[in-house]
Amino acid sequence: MSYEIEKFDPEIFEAIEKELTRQNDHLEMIASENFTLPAVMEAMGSVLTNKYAEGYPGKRYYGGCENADKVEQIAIDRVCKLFDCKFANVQPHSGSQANGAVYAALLKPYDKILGMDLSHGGHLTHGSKPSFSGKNYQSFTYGVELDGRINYDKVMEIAKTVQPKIIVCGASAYAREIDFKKFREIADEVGAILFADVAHIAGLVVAGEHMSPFPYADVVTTTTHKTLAGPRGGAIMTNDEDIAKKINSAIFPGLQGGPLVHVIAAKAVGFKHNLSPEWKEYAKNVKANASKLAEVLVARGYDVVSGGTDNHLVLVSFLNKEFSGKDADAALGAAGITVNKNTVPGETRSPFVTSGIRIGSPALTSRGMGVKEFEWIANKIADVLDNINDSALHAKIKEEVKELASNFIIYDKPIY
Ligand code: DSN
Repeated sequence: MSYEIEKFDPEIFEAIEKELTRQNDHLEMIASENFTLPAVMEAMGSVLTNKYAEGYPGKRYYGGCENADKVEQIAIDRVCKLFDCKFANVQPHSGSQANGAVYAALLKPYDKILGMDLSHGGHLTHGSKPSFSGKNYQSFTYGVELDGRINYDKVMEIAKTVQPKIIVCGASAYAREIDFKKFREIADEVGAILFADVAHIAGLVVAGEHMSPFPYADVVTTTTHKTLAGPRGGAIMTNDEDIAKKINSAIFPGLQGGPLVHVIAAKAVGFKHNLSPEWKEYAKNVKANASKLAEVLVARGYDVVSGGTDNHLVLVSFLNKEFSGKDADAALGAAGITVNKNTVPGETRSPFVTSGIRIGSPALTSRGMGVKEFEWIANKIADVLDNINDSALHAKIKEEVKELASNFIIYDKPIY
């Protein structure tokens, strides 16, 4: 098969081909990554990329939007069905844009945000100081205890002191179920809006494998590419018509211009995948695989934060080790296993070094790997960590990893 891009731009084509090889040969265990369907990629590469469609279905600022209208309405209807909610905006270009729109819609500059501390597993856009969310608003944080869990009584105390306008719940590195009902009680106690960012757990939520943020949250955001395994992008959902109107204005014309109609089409295809009967099976497997990973790492003597996992990720702490998260990330990378360094509760090292790693199961589960493979992988991870400076062993494991990966090839060509 030959591609236009191969002739027109061989430099870029070569990088794309090499990325295909990397994705096939390595074990992708970054908790926020996944492998999307070829059908999703086909929608992203379609002629819809040529269309301007500012506005919303039936209310556009440009002509010729009849197909864009159809695509966007299908995406909206499907995501509302998935989350069992009334209103959705599928235009956010990313999760950060979605979160920015929530604040722009519901807050005034310098209003108070209460979100989870970045170093405890929160996200930059939950009020972190280097992010717009920590610059344009007064931001305050809650965190986890040394056992790696949120203490909801403490969050209540902080909320009573801070009196935030909005409480953000949801995390990027938290292995335990988030209790949205408890967050609702806290929000009600202080008269705050409850905003749930379910980007990491959305694929589990829509399968009934994690508590839903509805009916508790006033507004919910997600990305579409993490556990949902769709195209890279964001979405915002609510049951409140007034909030929905404000969100729509905040996205366009507030923050964004023309929607990415090709990506919205790809989101619709992804949502169809999430609505299929096999999705529930996938979500169950994601959890079972992450649990096996945690179980083996604990048995091999590693300090798994909170002792295990309720979702798709495992956080491992090296606070009691000589080596750092950065060292572990590099050693595992040399063995063909891709993870990311991550801060852990009680962190003593800098965010660039860290004392932990975050390991996720969604991508390899999409490749068809099950608990048998995860048990093998977890043992290889422990072998690497037990021998952090043994580069010959890392190279040997890399070959074994390649062998395993070759039995679970997900894409047979670089472009769909
Ligand atoms: N970068 C994502 C993650 O890795 O969790 C969050 O946006």
